[in-house]
Amino acid sequence: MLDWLNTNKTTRSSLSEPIDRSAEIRVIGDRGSGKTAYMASLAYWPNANTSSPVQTVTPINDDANELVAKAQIILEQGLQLEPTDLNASVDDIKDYTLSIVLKGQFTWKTPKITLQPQLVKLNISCKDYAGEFFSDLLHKSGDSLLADYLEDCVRATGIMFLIDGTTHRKDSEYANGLDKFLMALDRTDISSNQRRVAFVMTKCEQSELWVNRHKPRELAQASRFPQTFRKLQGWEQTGGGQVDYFTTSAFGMLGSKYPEPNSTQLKRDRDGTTSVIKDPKRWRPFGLVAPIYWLCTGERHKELDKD
Ligand SMILES: Nc1nc2c(ncn2[C@@H]2O[C@H](COP(=O)(O)OP(=O)(O)OP(=O)(O)O)[C@@H](O)[C@H]2O)c(=O)[nH]1
Ligand SMILES: [Mg+2]
Repeated sequence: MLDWLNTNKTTRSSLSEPIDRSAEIRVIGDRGSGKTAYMASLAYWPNANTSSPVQTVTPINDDANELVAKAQIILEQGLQLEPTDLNASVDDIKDYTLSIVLKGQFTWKTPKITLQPQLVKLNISCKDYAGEFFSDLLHKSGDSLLADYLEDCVRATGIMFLIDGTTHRKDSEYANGLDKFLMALDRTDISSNQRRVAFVMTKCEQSELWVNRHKPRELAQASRFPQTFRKLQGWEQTGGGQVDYFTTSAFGMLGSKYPEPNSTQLKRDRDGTTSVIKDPKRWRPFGLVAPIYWLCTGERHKELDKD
């Protein structure tokens, strides 16, 4: 039986078409929350783990290829990324198109029950905003560029809200910024059951976050961002859309028995943590694809959550 399964695996997977899921995503978050590092690490996908559910991450457009180069030239040399500039117009914002293929999972297909390793392909187009956009949300109103930015976000089906996990002192500011943002989302005609907001805490290789990385909802609700959590829950309960919670690190850990953060801290204050990668040769991010899978499908992927 096992032999039969193994020999049929390849033929069946090559016969069956991958399931295609797509999403148009906007990545928002405060200055320095790790948006560009997140995107660059995802596009580059360094030191892939053979046991990861992710088979490949492929940059599709020129912007995504430039991002891979940035990961190589800057992050992999142990250097710091420059802050992203606020663009003169929405059309100038980098739009990264990536294709992520997940390895086949065995699924039962009825009425004919067959075991089929089905590949899943996630096609995403993801815009990386400058964090200035988020602070403008808090402090400006009636600005036409901000209005254009908001309108562009509103067109997306998935919003990835990145928050530096070490900035819990800014919880109330985030909650206020979200207020305006969620109100803008509510004004649109995209049906609310299609709209998803992923709340993603970054820099979770930091030890106080790392220990709770498998309980992202509790981490946000109970210890880190209770006001922001309540705002998002309120929005979900009044039918705004779906919200879920994730932890990630663009840099990852070193070692497995006694893991330590693969980051060297340059600065840490109320505004968060700035760091560089400690050992670029062993650079392996975690938790990058789980929120994207959820944004594309509305379901959590158990294996990606463990990643
Ligand atoms: N420790 C740690 N630091 C990170 C991680 N991701 C990003 N950083 C650091 O956080 C700082 C800001 O990262 P960026 O990716 O430039 O942040 P951003 O959200 O794009 O910032 P803006 O473009 O200014 O809006 C840099 O010092 C990064 O090295 C991470 O996973 N762990
Ligand atoms: Mg940036």
